[in-house]
Amino acid sequence: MSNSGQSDYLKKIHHVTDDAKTLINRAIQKRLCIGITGLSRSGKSTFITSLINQLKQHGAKNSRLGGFSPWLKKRIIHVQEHPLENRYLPRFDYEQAVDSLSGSAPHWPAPTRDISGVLLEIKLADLGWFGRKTTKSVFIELRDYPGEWLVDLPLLKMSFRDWCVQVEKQLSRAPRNQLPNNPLAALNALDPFSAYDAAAIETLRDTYSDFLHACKQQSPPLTIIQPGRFIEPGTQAGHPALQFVPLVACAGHSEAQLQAASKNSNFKQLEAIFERYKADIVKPFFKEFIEPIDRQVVLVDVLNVLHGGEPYLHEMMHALEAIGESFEYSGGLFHSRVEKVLYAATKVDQVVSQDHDNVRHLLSSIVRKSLERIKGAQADLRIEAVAAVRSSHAQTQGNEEILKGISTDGEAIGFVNPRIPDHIPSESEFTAFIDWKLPQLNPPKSIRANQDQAIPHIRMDEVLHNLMGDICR
Ligand SMILES: Nc1nc2c(ncn2[C@@H]2O[C@H](COP(=O)(O)OP(=O)(O)O)[C@@H](O)[C@H]2O)c(=O)[nH]1
Ligand SMILES: [Mg+2]
Repeated sequence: MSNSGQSDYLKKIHHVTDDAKTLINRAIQKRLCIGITGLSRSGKSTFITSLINQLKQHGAKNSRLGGFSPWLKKRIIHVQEHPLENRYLPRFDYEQAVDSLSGSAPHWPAPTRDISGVLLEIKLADLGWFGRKTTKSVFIELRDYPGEWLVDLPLLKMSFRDWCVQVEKQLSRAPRNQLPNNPLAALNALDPFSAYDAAAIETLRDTYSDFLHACKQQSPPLTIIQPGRFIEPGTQAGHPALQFVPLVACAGHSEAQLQAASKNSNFKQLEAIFERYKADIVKPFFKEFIEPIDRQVVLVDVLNVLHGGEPYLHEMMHALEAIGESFEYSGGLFHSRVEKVLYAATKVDQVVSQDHDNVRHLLSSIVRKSLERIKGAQADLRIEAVAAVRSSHAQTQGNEEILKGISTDGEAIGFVNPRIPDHIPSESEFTAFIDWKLPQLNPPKSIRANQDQAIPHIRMDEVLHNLMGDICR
């Protein structure tokens, strides 16, 4: 839990609040910075929208937060948004997101491509000294950012040659070697020792980055996309430190041979840009954005990856390893102080309720295996399976549970799913999921989330309990 920077924070917030008494009270009040991440399309924007909505609409008739003790005890007085103290952090547009989910033609919030944040005050009824009724406020800053950026963490420990060798391996193996427009041959034609050719490199960079986009656009997407900023540049699109490519031909030369290349060689020039990428883009992100995070949510679209099959699951496990490592990092670059990580499988409304618990156990096995190489891990880990916006409802036919919802074409559909295993499936167990047509649902009609209704959800109350139950006591 963070106290650092609290006095600055208090000074600023002073202007937006009422009186000096509140200010004194704040000094003893609590503050948490919670990061929300996940690979793109894992459900971050929707999740944050629902989380804020569940808190704001705590008093709505359809509010269902039984797992969150302050709600059960009716201690929540109000929930209010405040301006972020960090003016450089764009604000998460809750109103727009909630408007898109509300109404007769609801749609999912527009995808966000950059970091954003929101600062919430939860005002709670409390018992003060001598049992007097008082109030206390808990301040929660939520930070939304692409998980792809965490996947760049391993680059910090790699030399340029190490990275080139790794990309060479990736491109020559399944599933990438079977994808159209694989850039391996084109990249291989670039000689590390020839004179640096800016024009040729620009063309190759486009080829490489188009391929990264294609990997990402597959369903399910490939998750090791390096450098992460090539496809999610945020505000750094066009930055000179993004103008490099992997020199895959380095794999045929030793580090010593490459270091003997002339100053103006492709190798030396690209190596310098790669080092700038690490120093100017990757490191500041970890230092300024990740370091202040106290607790972290990692969203995982487990069902979609199951549908992709074994190579996709393995790839995602590598990404989860890099993500997990980011929260346990302590070294010269930055110190992560994440004390708790909640891994949540998203969109669990796509399978029948009988399978929800298995989705949770499946994610547990995935996380357990992904993190097994991380030594000296400190953070407390939790696993959940949630739906931020429950978009299906169950109907029993005979002794089978069927899910009904609205497809993205606006048609009413009914579906069942293959049984979800509570463990990482074996090769043969995967077959059922590869043939499975995962339903792509629209949000349910007539959620009035922008007025006085809470968004229907699955286990978002458990999420609140895990993330902030203790400091709301
Ligand atoms: N059925 C269902 N689909 C969801 C849910 N949350 C997100 N989705 C789907 O996943 C897509 C990506 O979600 P989004 O929040 O934009 O992901 P982000 O890229 O991680 O911010 C949405 O457009 C929806 O199609 C959910 O709770 N239930
Ligand atoms: Mg988003």
